[in-house]
Amino acid sequence: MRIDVISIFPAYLAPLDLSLPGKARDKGLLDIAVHDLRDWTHDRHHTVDDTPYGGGAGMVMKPEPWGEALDAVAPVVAGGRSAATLVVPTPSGLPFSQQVAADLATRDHLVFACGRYEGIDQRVLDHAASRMEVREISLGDYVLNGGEVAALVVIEAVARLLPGFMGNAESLVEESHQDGLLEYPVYTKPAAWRGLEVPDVLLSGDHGRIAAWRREQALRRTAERRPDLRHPAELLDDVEIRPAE
Ligand code: 6GU
Repeated sequence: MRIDVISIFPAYLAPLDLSLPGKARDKGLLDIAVHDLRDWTHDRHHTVDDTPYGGGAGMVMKPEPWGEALDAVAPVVAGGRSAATLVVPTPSGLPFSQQVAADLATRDHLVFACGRYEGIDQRVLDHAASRMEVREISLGDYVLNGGEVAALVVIEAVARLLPGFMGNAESLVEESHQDGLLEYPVYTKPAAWRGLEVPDVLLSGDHGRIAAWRREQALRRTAERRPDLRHPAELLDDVEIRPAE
């Protein structure tokens, strides 16, 4: 997969060199480049924003630098289309989820347009949508100062799903959200620590009982913490909702 990130604060994307996307890069699964939007300005002050038509607070990102940046980074090929998927992190986007991450992980080329200020002139997105897939994505119901941190989140969630990234495919299947449930609690040695014991069943060696216990814990957590996820009432059939002992 190829990823291009366009931002007026490229230094914000430095973590892409370390951590998990760095590992995907080292394995040759991922090729990431970060670009400074101001490289596509032509005035002395490298202006990227201006006041909003119609008035109101804040500044809007000007369309011209974005247009040139996208022409360069997501060029139109045969049939007048670009092969890229444009991802625009914005609090007014569609909710990001494990399912969206898995979908993005199937693409060959992602371009992230990180906006600042009150957002990017809408015509940039409308024009891009006439030549490539455009996904406006929100991390949740809160406001970040710009799309950079959100882009890091999306890139990390996508990179670890790239075929060949995870050593152990089971750890992908067993984790939170993959099956629509939160993950069960986990324990390691020692069996007793500061007067707290690991649940007996996990020391029993009975794989059937362990699987049943984990499933119940996952259902209980999901029902208590995330009643909005996957019809928990239906899944809970015979699991009583009361605090775990
Ligand atoms: Cl994706 N971007 C920004 N700027 N703020 C957000 C967000 C994204 N998701 C939640 N808040």
